[in-house]
Amino acid sequence: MANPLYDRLFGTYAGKQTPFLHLSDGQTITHAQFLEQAAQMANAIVDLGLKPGDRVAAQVEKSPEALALYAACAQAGLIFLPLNTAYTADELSYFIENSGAALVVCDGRILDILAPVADKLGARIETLNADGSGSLTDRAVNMPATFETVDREGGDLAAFLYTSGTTGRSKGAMLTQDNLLSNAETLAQEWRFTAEDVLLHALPIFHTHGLFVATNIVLITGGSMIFLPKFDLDQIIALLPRATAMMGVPTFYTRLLGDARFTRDLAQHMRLFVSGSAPLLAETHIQFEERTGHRILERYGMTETNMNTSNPYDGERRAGTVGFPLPGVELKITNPETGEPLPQGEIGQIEVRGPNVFKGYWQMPEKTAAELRADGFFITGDVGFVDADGYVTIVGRNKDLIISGGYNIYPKEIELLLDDQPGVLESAVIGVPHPDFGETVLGILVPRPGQTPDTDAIMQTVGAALARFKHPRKLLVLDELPRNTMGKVQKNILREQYKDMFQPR
Ligand code: MLC
Ligand code: AMP
Repeated sequence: MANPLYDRLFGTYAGKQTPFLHLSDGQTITHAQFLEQAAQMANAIVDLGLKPGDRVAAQVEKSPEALALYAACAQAGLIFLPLNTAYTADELSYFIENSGAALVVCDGRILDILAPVADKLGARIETLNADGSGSLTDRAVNMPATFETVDREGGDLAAFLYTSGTTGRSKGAMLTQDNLLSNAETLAQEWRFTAEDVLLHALPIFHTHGLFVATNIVLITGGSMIFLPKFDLDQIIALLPRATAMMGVPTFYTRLLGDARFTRDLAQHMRLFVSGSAPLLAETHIQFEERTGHRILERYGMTETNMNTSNPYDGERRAGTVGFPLPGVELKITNPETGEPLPQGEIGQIEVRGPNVFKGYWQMPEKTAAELRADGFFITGDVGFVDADGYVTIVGRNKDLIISGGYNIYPKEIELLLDDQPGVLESAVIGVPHPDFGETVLGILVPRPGQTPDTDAIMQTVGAALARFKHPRKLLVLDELPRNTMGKVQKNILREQYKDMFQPR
């Protein structure tokens, strides 16, 4: 027996004194040190009474210890559930309850708020702070630095990632060991990663991009990462000379291009720049090549499927496209009404099937059935076409979704809250272009007859309930919303009307 995820990503490097994490304070953590810490954490968690298959919900800042928690979960056969650090207590309560987490790991700053929630739900709670201290670390330091890896099979669950939905309720995407491993292997090969690579890692580690793409690729190839707490332009520019590759959302690249210190010389030695999670404007791709001589490699994926397509490493990286389906991934364009495949070149919904595709949404069989067909094809909600050369282009989405700086925001969740506010008859939340975040959130309110909603008070309520990145950048009050003859709100008209609201003049 074995544990494929742990063995391949981590176990191979046990005892190796090779560098794994380069930190901003100049310290380097080796594979051996990292794995010893992970083993201590696994011992500490098992000592708390957790059993294989239990969920560990973690809302913690990015740190080597936070990453060790991921490794510890893999080694102990636990399901890792990383959560965005921006989530509010309301949002967290839902995730903890819905997942049935047996252990909640949070920053000490919010222990007082979350402890009653965990208590009510019968979950253990431990702290892990941004500097690596906390009750979990305290328990771990006294534990043995080896841990007998728990047997798992490829089809066993390894992680839950919550993703919002068009109904406003978040769904836990269940990812298996094989989902994660197959993608890590494919991407490492396709993008030619080796143990010599040094990845500049400035993404959060609670999402697919930062954890399952960037980190897993480095893990599986035995390379190292410059592990930064967040994207900080000065740090990126200072550390780029020590890296061989970087991965980011388009905002990373537009911010770099907006800085005169980001020159051809600075990027000369780099092997690869990868972009994803949101559309990279063709003009950014072109500007980047003009500035640095590098063509950004754009790829396309999502929480439920990991990565689906990628531009080629060696062939032409075509601006405005997301490249070809990855080896092992089948992609088809279908008619949204009938589900029938469309002729090559026609625009339709994108469906994918492969070892990367998740197992379904946790305890939501109807939602799973609505998106994951019995034959294994997942209906992505993205709309696109495949050109004569096989390149996939995404032209839009048939899910009502806003992507701001790489974070997904489902308008329904915000609308439900706005509709409940005093003086509000109804609301519409739309995404409009934003020079830094790609898209940003605009909220439109329709007052109840004779009433005037207090937009400041409403923003305060939104602030307490929803993560910062979901807050409308502005709230407008309109007499009515445009509707079609069926009575459906025509968000496309609103998007067109307000498309220049945040554009530089
Ligand atoms: C931060 N803020 C955001 C935001 N990020 N608001 C909207 N959208 C975002 N993405 C808030 C901050 O809280 C702050 O609030 C204000 O906006 C300005 O912050 P900032 O300092 O400019 O932001 P910064 O911290 O620099 O973060 C921006 C960012 C970050 C783009 C670097 O959001 C980021 O790292 N995004 C990556 C997201 C990601 O990894 N997505 C992958 C999902 S996986 P205040 O209070 O100061 O006003 C996926 C699948 C796939 O999609 O294919 O990969
Ligand atoms: P998430 O649910 O956070 O995993 O986000 C997945 C969604 O991000 C996809 O369904 C796409 O809509 C979008 N996305 C990811 N990569 C790209 C890309 N390269 N171009 C356009 N959209 C993308």
